[in-house]
This record gives sequence, structure tokens and C-alpha cells, in this order.
Amino acid sequence: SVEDEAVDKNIFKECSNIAFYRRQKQWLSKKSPYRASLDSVTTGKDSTSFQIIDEATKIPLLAEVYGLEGNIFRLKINEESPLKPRYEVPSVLTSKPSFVRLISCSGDKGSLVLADGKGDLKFHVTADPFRVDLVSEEDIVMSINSLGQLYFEHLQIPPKQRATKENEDSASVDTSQQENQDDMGLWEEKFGNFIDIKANGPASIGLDFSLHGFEHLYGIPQHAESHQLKNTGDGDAYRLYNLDVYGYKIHDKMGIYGSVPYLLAHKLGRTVGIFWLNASETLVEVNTEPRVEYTLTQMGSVAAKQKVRSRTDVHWMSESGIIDVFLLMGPTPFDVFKQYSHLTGTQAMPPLFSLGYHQCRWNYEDEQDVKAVDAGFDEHDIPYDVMWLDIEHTDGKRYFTWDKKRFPNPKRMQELLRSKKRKLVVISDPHIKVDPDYSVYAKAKEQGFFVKDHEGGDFEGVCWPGLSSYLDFTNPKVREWYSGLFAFPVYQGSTDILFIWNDMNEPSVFRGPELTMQKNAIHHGNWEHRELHNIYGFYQQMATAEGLIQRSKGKERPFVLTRSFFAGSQKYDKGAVWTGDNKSDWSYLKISIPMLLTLSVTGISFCGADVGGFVGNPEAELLVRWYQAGAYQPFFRGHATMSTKRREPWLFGEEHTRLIREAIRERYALLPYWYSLVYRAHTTAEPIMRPLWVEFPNELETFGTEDEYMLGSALLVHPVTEPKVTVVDVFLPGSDEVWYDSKTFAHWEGARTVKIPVALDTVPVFQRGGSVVPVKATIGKSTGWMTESPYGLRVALSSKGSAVGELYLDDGHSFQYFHQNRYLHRRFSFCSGVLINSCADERGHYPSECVVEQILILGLRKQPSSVTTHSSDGKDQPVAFTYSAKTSSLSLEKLLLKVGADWEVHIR
Ligand code: NBV
Repeated sequence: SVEDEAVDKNIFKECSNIAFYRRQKQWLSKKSPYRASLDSVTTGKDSTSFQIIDEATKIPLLAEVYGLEGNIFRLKINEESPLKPRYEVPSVLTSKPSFVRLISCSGDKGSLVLADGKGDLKFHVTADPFRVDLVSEEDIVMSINSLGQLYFEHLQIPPKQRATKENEDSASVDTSQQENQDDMGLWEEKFGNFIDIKANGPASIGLDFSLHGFEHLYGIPQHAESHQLKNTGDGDAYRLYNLDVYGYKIHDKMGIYGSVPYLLAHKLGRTVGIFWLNASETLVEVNTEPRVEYTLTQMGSVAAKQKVRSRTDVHWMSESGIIDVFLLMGPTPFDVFKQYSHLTGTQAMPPLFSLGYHQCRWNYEDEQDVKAVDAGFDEHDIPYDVMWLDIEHTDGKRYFTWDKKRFPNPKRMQELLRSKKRKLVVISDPHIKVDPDYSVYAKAKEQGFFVKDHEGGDFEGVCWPGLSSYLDFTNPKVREWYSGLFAFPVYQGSTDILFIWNDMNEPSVFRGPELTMQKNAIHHGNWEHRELHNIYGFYQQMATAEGLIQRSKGKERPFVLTRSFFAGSQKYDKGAVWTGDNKSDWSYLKISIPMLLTLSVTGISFCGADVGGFVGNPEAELLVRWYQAGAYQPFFRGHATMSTKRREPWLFGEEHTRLIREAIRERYALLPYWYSLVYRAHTTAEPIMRPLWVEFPNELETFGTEDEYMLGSALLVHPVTEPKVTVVDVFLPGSDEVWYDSKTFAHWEGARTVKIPVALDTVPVFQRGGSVVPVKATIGKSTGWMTESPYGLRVALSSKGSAVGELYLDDGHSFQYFHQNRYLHRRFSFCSGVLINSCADERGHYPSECVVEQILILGLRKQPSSVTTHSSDGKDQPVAFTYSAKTSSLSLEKLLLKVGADWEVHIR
């Protein structure tokens, strides 16, 4: 059956099949030849540069060091005078990183010390052998090239040309290279039946980073692996190479759909980040030495204190491009998130509907099917926001068209959805059917908008439509043209409730090497595909999002789901990333948590996994558990592949329908909290889903936790990911914390593991003492349906009897929150028996008629004698209340307190 289908490892490369990996490994057995020439130091406006000389060949590299606002260093190393320019990744960095002037403050000859203005961070360059130490208050946080793994292949004239030109001169170099060519893959590289001919020859780069005192590293998605990075053994590096891997294997370091070449390291007292800006195939080795002798050779003083500490070495290797690395010096996890967002942007603010539940399947067959599924949700009283159509909705996989038989009247279908304030998402892939009668193909062909093969013709590969060409989204002109295809008059049958899904954009090419595009295909600017493979999908999503913005004349926020992504996708996507073709198996439900946590800490907050599992048929229990978990993950979509049985939420008997309904309804109840979290991700780069170590950075026990996580700072979620369990062990962190079971209201002090009994209707979610979570008190058909519905506040008191929280709201769909400050940002605080609703941001204004109708206070030790509300016009009103001594909870109902007004509730 499909479930048992294993990933064919012959299709995909292992490290040993990768020539640049073999070359670097072989070379590293030798002594590092690099010396920095500090006589060559020059100080420019923004950067300081010097040469790095290869002692063997004497060919210089040029190093540039930049200081960036907010504890960031950037180190660029390139050839000083390459034969031709090497690829530098465009479009990822935010337009204006602000520079800080680095001051050189070195005494001795063999080193150079650069400091930022504040002087507590130093960039210490040792000349021979070349090495960098990043020092904070006399403590070496990180060293670069201390293992001598700096590696740089200089561009060369192809051997054939060289042989004819400078016969004698080059003879010695050439013969050795030609002899070795087969297994070293310098000018060509074989894999299976594929031969990669390399017009530019070898161009690989590499560098090592030693993180002193660090044992916990995270990041470099995408892999179906644990959240904490594992040590990589021989031939087992983390691979960053965007690939379409159907039913990918879990606990594997092979590359899947997207890449973010960025990792974080955390230890008590400091978090740092390393962002390796390179879009070619990249490998990362990680190796932790638990206890190593530690000597501070140059820095002196503190050495005595720390003789032994752990260290993790990270070795980055890329096939081509330049070394361009950003060192984010923290010191806290939230500082690092901010630093990374200065470089690559924050999560775009998605429309509210996209935080609702999405119903997808490959495929909803026709308009009738869509109508019936839509009605099914209403019949079963299950809210949902978005209906999805996969590739079969098109006329022969020609995107931007409709299959006339199945969907004769797409606008009528969208009007039905609109009447319930719901939306439609349709798929649009990057491959374009070779068909001169298909206008998208004809126009792209005519204008030369396809990726070219190495001979200069349009690249052709096989995908869903049969023979296809691939739009070259790296070309700004192609993006502009593609964006225009989403204009309402151009995209026949589309309306403003239609949004887009970009799939297969690694890109997936059925008969290509590793199911992707040949590396020697040619892009705009004459760049080979190998230089930019990992950023191809990023560009499609960027163009799609731009198209949706433009069709609304700049007014509406887009939503675009993408399968492939790169560093910075969060800023263009205005939508989500999902984890591709997972399986209907408990192990895939379980691994969805670490996979999403990893995306979250690398800037991609709006992410999710196919609920139910894409491949295979989940049993009812698994499906229920998956809905319960998915309801607490940012992008919440049920999806299934073609050959699976139908699995709409009501097909598994009444009891299971009830459980799924409850899970989805709880998601809708929590939407105000979700939306406020998204706003935070958007404005201050705080991830929505947070690994425990982020919220509890001083507690070692949290550093490896990945079966539970924080949703924002208020909720701890521990999804049940195993069958037939009756009890789960939940770790509640923080010795000063109190935690409340969000259903039973039972409470515990933190820094302990508690055994929570679970039935099939239990979702272990705990509210942190000291928090206020805004909710919706009544649930409707869809988020749009609920705009006016009243709010509730769930207040959980800390051990000191206080709590704070916030609510962000706006129209949920336009850019007016941004251009006209049309939003409300409220702050709720509880202290000494008084709950206060006040303004959190005076700039925002939004006319909301909504009221807070319910308030629940957990952790109130004694029954109040009176509860009164005070409004800003001075009116006091007594309020009826219910107090439960058993659960120490107070509940206020039927209130009419305007959400946007200042008021107080006094509890005496
Ligand atoms: O378009 C069909 C599927 C889609 O449903 C799925 O979500 C994607 O990940 N798509 C892959 C292509 C084919 C998968 C076998």
C-alpha cells in the first residue's frame, strides 16, 4: 500500500555522491594554508577589509567585515579578482541593514581587533593561521576557522582552453585535475544516468565555526528531524537542497522542500545565530565535544576560570557562490530573533481567515463536490474558512484555467463560499505545459521567460501536464509579468475570495536528477541553476503574493501557501509554508512538532503540516489526535492524497465528529489570541510556536524538549501523539511558575513533570499563571462570520496574584492597519484584585462594536464579596458572579464591556 512505499534512496544523493563534499573532505586532511595579511587592512565607509592568502598558491582572497546595528557581524570572503563574478544572493536581505562603525583597537602585529561602538563585542582576527574569535566581555563566544576548514575553490579557465592557450604552464595542474576528474567531479559529475557538466568548474566554499560552551543547536530547516540538531557522523551531514520527496523518511538529514541556511545555538546566558547566506547546495556538519580542554590563547585572563567546557563545531560547505555569513550575537533568544528579522524581515501579517481551518484534498472533484463538502461543515456545525482545489481543477494542468466539465461556473461556486464568508484557494505550480495554444505558455515563450537549458533553448522537463517549461522567477521581469496573471480580468473565473497555493516549486522535475532541475540550466543574468537552486521557490511565492496585492490595487493582504522556501520567505509569503507529503502515521504526527518549531525559530512562523497525513488512511483515533494537535499549529489544514479514502471530519461516526468539531471550535475560540500572536511575529519577530528553551532560556531541562511547546508566552501545548494512551507526562517548566489545566482548571507549580490522565477528548493545554488570553465567546461558521461576536478573557493568576495579556485587532484583511493605523491594541492587566483594560498603542484606532462578554479568572484563592465594573465615564455597576472554591475560579458572564474602551473590573 502507499503507506509502505519507501523513499527510493537511489533517486536521492547521499553525501558520498556529492563531489564538492568529497573534495572538501579530502583536502581537509591537510594543514590549512590560510594566513590573513594584516598589512593589507583598509577601512571603508561600512566595512574593514584585508586579504587572506593561500600560502601554497599565493592567490589572495578578500575578507570584508561589517558591523550591523544590534550586535551583528557580517563576514564576506570572496576571491579578490575572480575570473568572473561569483553569485551573491539577491532579494533576501531587507533593503537597509544599518551599519555601525567598527573601531580597530589592536596593539600587536599578528592580530586585528575590531569593536562595535559600545565595545563589549570584539571581532578578533589572528593572522597566522587565519582565525577569528568573537569575544564578549573577555569571553570567546565563537571562533571561526579555528579548525582550519576555510576552503575556497578559485574559478579557473576550463582545462581544454587552458591546454591550448598556455601549454606548458598549466600542464602540471591540468593533468592532475583531469586524472582525478571522475571521482572529484571538477568539470563534470555523474549520478546514476545523469551527468552534470560544469561550465565553471569547481567553485566550492567552506568554513568552520566553533561555539564555545554550546551543546544545543537548532535550525537549518528543512529536515524531517528532531528540533535539536544532532551530531553528524561520517557522510551524514544535514543537507540543504530543495527536493520533492514524496512520503519523506523521518529522522533523516536529507534535504526536503525548503532551505533556511541559518542556525541558532543556545547555552545558559547566551543565544547566538549563524546565517550562511548562500543559495547553492549546502551541507552542514555538527559535532559536539562534551568536555574539551579550553585555553584562551590570546585573550588571557578568564582562562583560569574555565579550564574545561563543551564546544560544538559547525562546518558549512556550499557548492558555489561566496562566503557571506552573519553572526548574530544575541545575547537572548528574542534578541537573536530580532537580529535575524533585521536581516531577512519579519513574518508578513496574514489575513485573519488564513488562521482559520482549511479543508483540502487532492482533489475536490467538481462544483457539486465542493458544494456538498461546504454544506457538510454547516450540517455538522463545524467552522471552517477555506475550501481548496488541487491540480485537477484546471484544464489539463494548465494553471490559471478551469476544467470546464468539473467547474463550469467558478464564479458561482465562489459566490456560494462568499455567502458564508469563506474563501477558495487554488493551486498554481511553476511548470507550464508546452502547448502553443495555451496563452500562458505562448506569451512566456515569446518573451523568453523560461529557464534555459545549457544549450540555450528553453528548458523542458516532465511534470503534471506532461512536457513543461519552467518560468524563470529569478528574473524581475518574469515576476512582474507573472504577477499580472492574477489580475481579475486576466485570470478568468477568479474573484477576490480566491487565493493561491504554490506547489512543486523546488522545482520538481519528474525525470530530472533527484527529481529536480539540471544544475547547468541557465537563469536570468546567465547564472547556472546550481547557484540559486534553493531560492527558486522563494521567488515564485514572492511573485504570486505580489500578484494578489496588485489585483486589489495594493489594498488587500494576500495569502499564498508555498512548499519550497528560503531564508526570508516569511516576508514575502504573506501566507504559509507546509511540511509537504507526510504520511498518515503516528510518527509523522509526532515529528510535525519539532519540524514546525525549527521553522518557527528560523523566522517562518506561519507553518503547518497536513492534518491527517497526506499519504495513507488514518484510523479515526489518529485523525482526531491530528486535529487536536493541528488546532494549535499556525497553519491548520486537512489534506489527503488522491488514492486515499475520503476523510471529511464527519465520516468517522458521531463521537469522532464531535471530537474533531471540538478541536476546531477551540481553534476558533482562540483566534483573538492567535491573531495577537501573529501581530507580534509581524512587528517584533517573536515566533508564534516557541520551543520551551525560548521561554525558559535559563532552564537546562527545556533545551531538548520537543514533545511540547509554548504557543506565545501564555499556553503550553502537549499534543497526544501516540495511540491508546491513558496518561501523558507533561513537563511544566519554571520554578516560579504556576500552570493551570485549561479544561479542568487544576493547577501545579512549575519545574516538575506531571502525569495527566487523558481520554480521547483530552488535549493537554496549560495556561501559564500571570497571563491573560483573549478568546471569542461565541463561534460562527467562519472567521468572517465572527467579526462582531463577543470576546472573553481567560485570566490565569501568577503566584503573586497578577496577570497581563494583550489583544490586537483590525479589519482582518486590508493594509489599512499599516497605512492608516486602523487597528486596536489593548492591554489587559490584573493586579490587587483589579482587572484593567487599557490602550497598548495610542497610534491605533479602530471602531469596534465588540464587547467583552465573559471573564474567567483562575487562581483566585477566596470567594469575593463583590464584583463591580468601572467604565471610563465614571459609572460603576455591580456584576453577578460564580465562584468555585474547588477550582479557585471566578466566572463573570453576560458582561457588556466594550473591547476598545478603558474600563476596570474590581474584585473585592
Ligand atoms: O498537487 C498534488 C500534490 C499536492 O496535493 C500535495 O500537497 C503536494 O505536496 N502535489 C504535492 C503533487 C504530487 C504529489 C504526489
